[in-house]
Amino acid sequence: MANDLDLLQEKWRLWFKMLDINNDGTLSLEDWTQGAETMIREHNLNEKYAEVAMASYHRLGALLLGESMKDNKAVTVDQFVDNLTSFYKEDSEKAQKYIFNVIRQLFLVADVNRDALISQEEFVIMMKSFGIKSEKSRQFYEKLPRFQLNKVPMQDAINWWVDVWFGTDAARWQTVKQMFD
Ligand SMILES: [Ca+2]
Ligand SMILES: [Ca+2]
Repeated sequence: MANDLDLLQEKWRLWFKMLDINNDGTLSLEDWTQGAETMIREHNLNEKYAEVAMASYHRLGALLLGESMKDNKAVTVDQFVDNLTSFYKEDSEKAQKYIFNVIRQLFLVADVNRDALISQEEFVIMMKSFGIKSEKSRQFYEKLPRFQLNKVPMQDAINWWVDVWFGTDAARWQTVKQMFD
């Protein structure tokens, strides 16, 4: 149990790094705005879709940070990991559900054409908005399980990612970690 929690905390620290889009050491509204701006630019979204993208990123922030986001408070890595740890200790199912909802929102962010599938291009652009190099995420996408015609069915992808951030599949974790190197 203690070891599990050590691994989870290691994961959550890396997750924080990914979510801290502007690399200022805290999570705040500015991160989601910057992420949305990258997506709008890379997909060349028109005004209507740009608004949807901005709202999606802000919704992601609200899910992640809850009350702190409402008060526009910046959250540090220790606060982020402490929050997840106390969720986890209180009720691990609840914590898992929280992570599921956050990841589902990430996929809503990524699925720009709203066909409930994440194409490689959509995946690569979403990861780029989180500072991951296109080459790395393209390679990584090809390792994702069960893709059909260059697309990943969304529900499978969400469950796969929930395990990345909340599960204990060591091989999967190693693959994901490589993407951040
Ligand atoms: Ca930040
Ligand atoms: Ca799509």
